[in-house]
Amino acid sequence: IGGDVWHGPGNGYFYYTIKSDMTYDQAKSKCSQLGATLATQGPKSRDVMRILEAQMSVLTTEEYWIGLTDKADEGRYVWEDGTALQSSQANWKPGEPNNAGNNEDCIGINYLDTLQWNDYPCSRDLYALCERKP
Ligand code: 2F8
Ligand code: CA
Repeated sequence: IGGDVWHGPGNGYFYYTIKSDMTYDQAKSKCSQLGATLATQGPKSRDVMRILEAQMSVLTTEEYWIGLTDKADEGRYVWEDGTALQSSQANWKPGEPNNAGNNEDCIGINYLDTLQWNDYPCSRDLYALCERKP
């Protein structure tokens, strides 16, 4: 996923990638400066993510923060809009989430060719997938 324009995959939201290295909190703040949040609706749907992937150029080595963490309570994943992750929404990479080093609370889209998720240290530098309403 990449590109410097807003993309609308037809789910009522628009998406923008920020392609620079940021911690999770920096990514939240950058999305906010765009009038957006880290993506919470798009990542729940593989169909939406496939459409986004097709609309945006894909760089498979890049990883992007989405708006999902288990910061507050280990193992309980909560979207930035305050709702709990439902298991039917999840698209974890096999073996994830593993809370490696007991220090991985923030979720990124990993290996963009499959659009699967991994938990990372929130201090890690990833790019950001922002989302806003029209
Ligand atoms: O093997 C998967 C594992 O790979 C790394 O840890 C060795 C990732 N950590 C970082 O990228 C910092 C883990 O999140 C991942 O689970
Ligand atoms: Ca992990």
